[in-house]
Amino acid sequence: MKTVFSETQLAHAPAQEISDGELKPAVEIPARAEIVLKTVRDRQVGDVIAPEEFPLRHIQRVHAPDYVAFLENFWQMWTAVGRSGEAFPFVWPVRSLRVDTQINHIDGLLGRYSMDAGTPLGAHTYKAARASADTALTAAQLLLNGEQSAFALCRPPGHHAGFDFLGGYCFFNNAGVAAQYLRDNGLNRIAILDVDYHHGNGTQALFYDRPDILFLSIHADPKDEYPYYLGYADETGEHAGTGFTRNWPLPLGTNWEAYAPALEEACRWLLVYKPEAMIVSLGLDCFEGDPISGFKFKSEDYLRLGERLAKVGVPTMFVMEGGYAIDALGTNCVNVLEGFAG
Ligand code: SP5
Ligand code: ZN
Repeated sequence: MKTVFSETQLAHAPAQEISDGELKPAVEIPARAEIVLKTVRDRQVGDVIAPEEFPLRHIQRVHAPDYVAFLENFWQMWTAVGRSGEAFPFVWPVRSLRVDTQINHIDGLLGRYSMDAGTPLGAHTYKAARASADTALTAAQLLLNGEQSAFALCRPPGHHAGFDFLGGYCFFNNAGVAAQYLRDNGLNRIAILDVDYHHGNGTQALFYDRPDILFLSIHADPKDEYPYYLGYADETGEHAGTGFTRNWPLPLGTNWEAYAPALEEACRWLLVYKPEAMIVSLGLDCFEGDPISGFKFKSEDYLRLGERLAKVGVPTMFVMEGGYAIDALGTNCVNVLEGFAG
C-alpha cells in the first residue's frame, strides 16, 4: 500500500493548546506524523510518495469560499493587529447572536469560523492544512487509478472541520474533500467509516442531507466526551440523506471486545450500501495509552481492526485523524494497515 505524505504538513507546529479549560502543551504536533512515517518505512508498508498540488477548487467543493479565504489570510490579519503568538479563538456567535453580519475585526472572524478554543492557528497553519488536504486528494487519485488501497498520512487532521469552521485540531476536512473528489470523478457511492475516538461532527454535517456519501461513525458517547454537540444515535441523516448517517456512541472505558459488535453493525451497513470506495477516517485515539481519550484498545486490537476492514472487500483509503500516544502511534497505525493488507 502506498503512503502519501508531505513535509509541508509539519509546518503547523503549535506549542500549546487550550485543553480542559487550561493552557497545556499541544498534543497535535509534527512528531505524530514523523513517528508514523518512520514506522511505515521500518515495517515496509510500501512506497512513500509526495502529494500532488491540487487546485483550491477541490477544497471549495466542501468548504465555504469565505472560510477558505479566512484561513489563507488569517496570519496576515492577526499580525496586522499587533499579535505575534499562536492564536486561539475566544468569542463565539452562540444562540441569539448574529452570524451573518459583516465583521472587520479578526477576533470576530476567528470566533465565527471556529467551534472551540483548542485549535491554535499559527503562521504556517494554512499551508500545512492545504498540504494535508492534498495528501488526501492524492490518495483518492490512487484509488481512481485502480489501486485497491492507499494511506493518506494526513496531519493536521480533518474530521471535526465543517463547511465553514475549524475545531478539534482540524482545518480542512481531508476525508470529506477526498470523498467529494471521488464523486466528482465518476464514483457514485462513497462510504466514510470514522473510527476516531471522537465523533466526526464535521464530516457528518458536510454530507448529512446526501445519499451518495454514507457516513458511519463509532466513537465515545458525546454526552460524556468532545465534541458534545453531535454524534448521538438518533442522528441518521435528513432529506435525501435520511438513513445515510449512522452513529454508534459507546461508553467511556470501551475495550475491543465491547467495540467489535458496533464495528460488525457498521460493516453490515457497508455490505448493504455497496460503496464503490471506502474512506476510513483513521483515528488511533481509542488506544488505552492515549493521553486525552477514554477507550481501552491495545496495540494488537488495531491489527484486528485492519483485518475486519479488509473483509468489507472495497477499495479503501485510510485518512489519518487523531491519536496522541506518540510512542505507540506508529505501531497502532501501521497495525491497521498491515492487518488490512493481510
Ligand atoms: C482529531 C481529534 O482527535 N481531535 C480531538 C480534539 C479533542 N479536543 C478536546 C480535548 C479534550 C481533552 N479532554 C481530556 C480529558 C482527559 N483527562
Ligand atoms: Zn479524535
